[in-house]
Amino acid sequence: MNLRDEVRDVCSVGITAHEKPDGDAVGASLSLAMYLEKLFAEEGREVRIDVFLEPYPQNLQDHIPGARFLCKKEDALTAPYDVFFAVDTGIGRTGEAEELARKAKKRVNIDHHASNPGEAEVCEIDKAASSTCELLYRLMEKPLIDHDIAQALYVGLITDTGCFKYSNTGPESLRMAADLLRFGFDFAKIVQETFFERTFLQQKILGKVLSESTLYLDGRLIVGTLTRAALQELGARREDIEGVSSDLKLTAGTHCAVFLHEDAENSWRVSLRSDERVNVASVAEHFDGGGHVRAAGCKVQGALKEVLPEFLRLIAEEMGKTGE
Ligand SMILES: [Mn+2]
Repeated sequence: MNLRDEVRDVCSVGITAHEKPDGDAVGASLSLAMYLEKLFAEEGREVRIDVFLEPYPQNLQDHIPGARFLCKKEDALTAPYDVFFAVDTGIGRTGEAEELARKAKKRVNIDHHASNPGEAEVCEIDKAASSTCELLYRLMEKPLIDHDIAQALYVGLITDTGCFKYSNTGPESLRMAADLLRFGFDFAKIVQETFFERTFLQQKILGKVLSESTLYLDGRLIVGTLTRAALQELGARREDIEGVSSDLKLTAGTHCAVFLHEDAENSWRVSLRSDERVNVASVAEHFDGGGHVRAAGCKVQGALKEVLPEFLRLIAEEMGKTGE
């Protein structure tokens, strides 16, 4: 796909990404908006560019430039957009913006999720790409990239590669990072604040969950819990407990981590993490949840002492399948 060709005759561009946008979704949306603005300026054209994203965390707001393109749905064009880009997701998971995307004269979809149904007229879907930002970088004409575009792309790249530590990190990801760093943004601060930093409350919650966690199945499974009473005592909200399951999974020897937190009396939100040896998606599906092989979630009802044995049984079964 050639980006310049896709926007050749347009007067309006809409851009969106998935619900609950992460660093890759925001980085891809805003870098694309900034890039197209430069491309249109170079061609001497006036084109309206609107980006539609659900609210996203403060640390991403702080470090991803281009927020000037954000548009509320009520301020959108009433006429159909000439072209609508969906990035880091299929059209069907774009939330409020889906209606605008469906109504547009043409849809372009750029994504790296294997589950993308590819329903747009123009699709650039590569599940081998580490991130949508990596895919976008491949499509961008390099002389048009500037400091802010580079920074937005970089945040997306580090988000989806886990700062270059996940197995999706390839030579192309590292070459891209090397090229982007030359623009001189403060990558050390960005990594620290978008990736590693936690609030004091998040630290305390993590400490509490870890210190009260239990090992099962000969140390291959770790389980952490947080009751409603504990959550209230700490004054924690849902975003304060994000990432706890991944931290549980860092425990040496474990193949799987389960984190349960009680969001109403005897109602548990469950977050599962694993290495590739345990398919937690199939565990979550048993409780009408879902996700990926390595990360999944579900909701369950009941007292912990009834709920937990079910998880132990299902996870032991999954481990049995792969001989782990
Ligand atoms: Mn992504």
